[in-house]
Amino acid sequence: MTAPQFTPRVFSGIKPSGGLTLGNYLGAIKRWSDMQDDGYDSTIYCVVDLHAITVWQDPADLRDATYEVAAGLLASGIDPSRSILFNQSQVPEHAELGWIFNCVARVGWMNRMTQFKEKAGKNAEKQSLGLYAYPSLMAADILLYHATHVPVGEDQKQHVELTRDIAQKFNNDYGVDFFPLTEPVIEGPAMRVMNLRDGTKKMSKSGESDMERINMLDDADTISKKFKKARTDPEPLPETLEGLKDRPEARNLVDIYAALSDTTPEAVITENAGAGWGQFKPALADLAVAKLGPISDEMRRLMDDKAEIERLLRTGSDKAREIASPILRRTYEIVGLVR
Ligand code: AQP
Repeated sequence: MTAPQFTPRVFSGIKPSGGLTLGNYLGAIKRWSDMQDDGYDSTIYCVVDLHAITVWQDPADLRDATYEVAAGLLASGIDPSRSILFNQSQVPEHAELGWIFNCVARVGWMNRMTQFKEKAGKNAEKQSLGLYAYPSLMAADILLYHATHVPVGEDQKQHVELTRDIAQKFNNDYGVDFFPLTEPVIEGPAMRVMNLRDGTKKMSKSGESDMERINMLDDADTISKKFKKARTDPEPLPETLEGLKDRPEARNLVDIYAALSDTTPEAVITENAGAGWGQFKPALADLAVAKLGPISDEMRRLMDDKAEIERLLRTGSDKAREIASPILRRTYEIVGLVR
């Protein structure tokens, strides 16, 4: 458990490595907004641009994606007067603490990270060193604020566990109780939204085909078309959730429906038992359009005023540095770096 001296504080981040997906929204952003009302001392949300460049990003696309992701967070209810919202590269303390943690984390720990293996595939030798070291920078993102809670999708659980290992090793090595043991917050029916064309792979911004994901900026027709063409099996929806056990695509659509309507997969099954896809898919598409439509309209409006997004990110960065600077300074003292 996290030691009691740490103030309950939330941190989470998202990469501007493409447009936002329904997976990002349900697995992370929707809950980030809700957590503003949950009594935490602060909620800190970061557009992690330094993580995005661990794989090649065209500079113009990276800039556009940074505005889009920031607009997506604002449009989803992240309120800059209640949360700290900024982009990572404007707070250099992230990279500085990341280096210290590169010297704490062990190569063996990095070798066990499944996300690197999935992303690198058979080409590990050709990947950037940054992609390999990414989890250590992620630990720095979190621990730079002494964050105690990190809301993430299921895919990031292993990285938050590594963050705890790094905090523990740092505290043990230096004989301090300086970094908290952060808890991942992974709750809700859609913590791993799957690819619409293959229910065994997760939905990703950077997946090969646009048909495999719902983008936050997709219009109503596109959303309907994508759900209509989503891969399923010929069976109707079963009477109980158990009946979806070996039907990953069907389970995914039920989970998405549950998350969008703030209910449980069990309730969705009870209501739709026996329904065929010709009935369920249009209902799901209508629900998604009703929930995402107002957010994407607001995103477009915000993205028209880039200067305002820049101003908000700069103000957020200043606030973030007020917390981060003293924690980094103390880290340097503990490590024995002369200032
Ligand atoms: N499919 C998903 N289901 C549930 N949660 C998801 N998240 C991402 N995909 C899903 C959550 O969104 C937050 C931000 O993720 P990220 O953008 O920093 O990195 P990622 O997990 O690598 O996301 P992508 O979309 O797959 O990006 P690319 O394709 O660029 O690597 C995290 O909390 C994540 O769990």
